Amino acid sequence: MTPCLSLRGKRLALVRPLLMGVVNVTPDSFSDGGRYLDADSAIRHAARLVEEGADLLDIGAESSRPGADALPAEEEMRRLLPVLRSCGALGVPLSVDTYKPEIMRLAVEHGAAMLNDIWAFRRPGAQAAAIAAARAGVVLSIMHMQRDPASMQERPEYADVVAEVRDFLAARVSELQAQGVSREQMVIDPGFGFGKTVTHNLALLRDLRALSLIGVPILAGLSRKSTIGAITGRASPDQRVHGSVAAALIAAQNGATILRVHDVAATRDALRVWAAVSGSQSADAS
Ligand code: HH2
Repeated sequence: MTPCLSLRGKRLALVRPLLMGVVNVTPDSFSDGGRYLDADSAIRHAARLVEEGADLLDIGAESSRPGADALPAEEEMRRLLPVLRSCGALGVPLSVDTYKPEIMRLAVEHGAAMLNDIWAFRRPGAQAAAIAAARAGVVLSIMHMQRDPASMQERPEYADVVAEVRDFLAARVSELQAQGVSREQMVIDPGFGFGKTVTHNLALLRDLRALSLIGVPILAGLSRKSTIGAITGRASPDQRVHGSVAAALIAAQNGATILRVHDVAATRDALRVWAAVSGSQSADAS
C-alpha cells in the first residue's frame, strides 16, 4: 500500500517528495526576516510558493534562530491569523510552526492541517494541545532539538548524533502513539541546525535512512541554514539557494519525504531532474 499522510481528511500520497514552502511572518528569521512581516506581503509570498509547486506551506510567526527574542502569544497571533485565514484559499494544507499550546489551538480552529513544533510538543500544555489537534485530523511534526534556541549552538555534543536523534524521535513517536495519535498523523524531523554542528548535520544527512526504521515519514529542513553557508562560503542566507537545493536533493535521495524549503521552484527543478533520471514519479505528478 502506498504510504500517505492524512491531513484533516486530505490524503497526500507519499509517492514523491513533497515540498513544504516556508512562510516566515517575522522581522528576524535568519533566512528572510522582515521580508514578509506585513500580512499582505506574506500572503503574496505564500501564493507565489504555491504557484511554484509547494504541496503545503509552513507558516511561522516567531523566529527560532539562536538568540531570537521570545514572542508573546498575543503578538504571534496578531501576525499569524490574517495570513492563516487568507492562505486557506490557496488550496494546499497549511502547517503552523509554533510551540505554544494556545497558538496550536487557534491554528487548528482556523484550519491548520499540521502543527510543526521545534520542541516536539514537550513544552507545558503542548502535548495535550497536540493530541486534541490529532483527534481533529491534524498531522504533528516532531523535531529533534538539543537544549533550547537560546543555547543550542553553544558547543553541541553527542556521543553518536544519529543514534541519539533516532532514539529521541522514536521515543516521542511511541509516547504520542500511546496517547492515541496514529502513525499516519506524525512526521519526524532530525532538526538540522538545532543544537548541531556542521559535522553533526552532515552525519544526519548522510545517515538519514537510519530514521526510516521509526516508520514515520521524514521531514528535512536544511534550506539556507548556516551549515550550507559554512560549506559554500556564502555568508548571506539568500545566496545559499544552490547549496540548499543540493542538500534537499540528497535528503530526498536518503529518504526524506517532506522537504521544508524557502526556494520551491529551484528545489522542484532538481527533483524533476532526479525523477527523470531515476524513472520515479516527478515532483509534478500527484
Ligand atoms: N527550521 C526552522 C524553523 N522551523 N521546523 C522544522 N520542522 N524543521 C526545521 O528544520 C525548521 C523548522 C528554521 O528556519 P526558518 O523558519 O527559515 O528560520 P527562523 O526559525 O529564523 O524563522
